[in-house]
Amino acid sequence: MSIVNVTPDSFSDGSRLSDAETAFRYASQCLDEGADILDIGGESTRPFAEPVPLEEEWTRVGPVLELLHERLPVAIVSIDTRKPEIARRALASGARIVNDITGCDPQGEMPHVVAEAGAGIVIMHMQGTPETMQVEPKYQDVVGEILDFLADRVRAAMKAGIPAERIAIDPGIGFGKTLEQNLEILRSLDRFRKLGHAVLIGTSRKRMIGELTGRGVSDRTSGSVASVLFAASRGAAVARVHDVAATVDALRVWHALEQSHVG
Ligand code: HH2
Repeated sequence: MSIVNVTPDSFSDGSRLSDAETAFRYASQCLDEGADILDIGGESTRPFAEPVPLEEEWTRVGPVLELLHERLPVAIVSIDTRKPEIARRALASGARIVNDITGCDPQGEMPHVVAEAGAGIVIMHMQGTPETMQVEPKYQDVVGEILDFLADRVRAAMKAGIPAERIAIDPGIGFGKTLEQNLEILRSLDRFRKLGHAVLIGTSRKRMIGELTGRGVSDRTSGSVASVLFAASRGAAVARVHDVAATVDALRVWHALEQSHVG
């Protein structure tokens, strides 16, 4: 899953694309490099980011979705949004998946919007909100609590009419988690996989990679790729990444070796 940020303030330079044509060109390049899904986002969710008003978010993502639908209708597009109305409009404009960092809250409209459109959903865990989440994340049992949260939200999504095979789960790396907690989650991915849904992982260029390597945001490709290979080896099905070519190459080599090992 390739990150296509149409935001003026996302944390990672490479995918900070504000103009629809530029975003479209970047998205088609990602497909050429081997991405299977384009994740279009119009609101940065980096720690301490300010929320974006609905119409402003739509002004950012709407034109990109239209260009993709017009020129690359076979591309699988997901919309990275926490707003049901943005999801509704995006699904009507050709997106097929909603990537909801607020976990498809059953108190809100999101489960119904996704169910009615027959779309897929990524249910992510976050402690707090992007404005507050990194202040002092606290858990008794980080993996157990996230598993319980995801299992509850999956149940609610299915009750709203989203079929099991259209639901992916994501522990939300960096969303209200310390470095140690992120590492514990990644080491426990097999427990997430046992919930029976595709597991998505977003480590790309995040602070945890910076903390482990001492590198700045634009220099975290190798560290990010290493984390994707580890996650894939523990059963993650989807990786949300900035560096598509490097990740796809690494996954192809890893996959060939895995197969020869099994065979
Ligand atoms: N991380 C970010 C945004 N959306 N969605 C999922 N499912 N999982 C993630 O880990 C995830 C996500 C981080 O967002 P942002 O700060 O906007 O930066 P970028 O989009 O450049 O990664």
